[in-house]
Amino acid sequence: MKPGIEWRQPRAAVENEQFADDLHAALSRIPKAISPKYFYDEVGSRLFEQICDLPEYYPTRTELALLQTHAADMAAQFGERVQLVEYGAGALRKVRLLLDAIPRDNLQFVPVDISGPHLLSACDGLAGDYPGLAIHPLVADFTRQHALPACVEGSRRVGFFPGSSIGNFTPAEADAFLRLAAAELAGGGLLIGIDLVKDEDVLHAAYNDVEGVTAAFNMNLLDRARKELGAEFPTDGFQHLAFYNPAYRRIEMHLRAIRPLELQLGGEIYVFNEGETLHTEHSHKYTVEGFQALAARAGFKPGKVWTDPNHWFAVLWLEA
Ligand code: AVI
Repeated sequence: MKPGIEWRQPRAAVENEQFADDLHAALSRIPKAISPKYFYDEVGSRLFEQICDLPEYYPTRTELALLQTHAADMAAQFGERVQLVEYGAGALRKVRLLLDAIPRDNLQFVPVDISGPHLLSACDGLAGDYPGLAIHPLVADFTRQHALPACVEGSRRVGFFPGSSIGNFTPAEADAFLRLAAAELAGGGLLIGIDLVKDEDVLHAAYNDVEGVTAAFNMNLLDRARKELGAEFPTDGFQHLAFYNPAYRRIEMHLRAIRPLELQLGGEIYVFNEGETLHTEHSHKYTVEGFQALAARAGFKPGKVWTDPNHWFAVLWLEA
């Protein structure tokens, strides 16, 4: 690890046990459903990066274009001195556009991510490209209480949550996260990317790419269960399923049993009927006004909005 990067350990990291407990709970409920956070081991994080470059997956390139065009205007909302906290930091690709728009001396960067190895290698790359930048990676589940480093005197704390990742939360989880963020960002604000409601065909294509990368990303959850927890099930028994559910304005991803089958996990047997699914992810699509109302209920004051000509994606500034 490069000098200048301060390494902060997760507080409670018995990750396998948590995965096993959550998978047992997921397979016991009706309908079966698990948190999408289990997509993101090293393999899953790499597959997600490939998804971001797919021609069908418009959110990444649309948001990047918004950041490229408006970074200076976005950074102008932050104030002079900033502690920039990136929630779910991943590859640290988008934040570079913001970092370029803020004088380095006035900046402390705190990327927060649950995947330690991935975060640290991304920070190494960033430190090489941004010498002198104060980087304080924090390996943590940012949806739970976590301890951020103290802000430098006179700084505002600004959150950055790009990628429309908030769409993967249930409305209750989104509300809880926004409340937590509004509290820890008080006096600063949050810059957040959201995916907008749009034509269903565009959405369907984005989650059913022809190369099958999204399918591999979804199936990786089962690979993890086999490798990390010793789960046993027929490898050819499940298929990727993704569709738009207009009632909830969300894409749903599932792993569907193509025939009746059993999944064994830690001495328990879970039965899948033909066509039964394990719901692995929802990806909510918002309107700008709907999201601003959600944020206002959580304690934010809606500010500037940047969107693309198709109105497929938006980046919102929210004062905390
Ligand atoms: C991370 N998140 C915003 C992605 C999404 O679009 O909901 C995850 C994803 N799932 C399938 N493709 C991409």
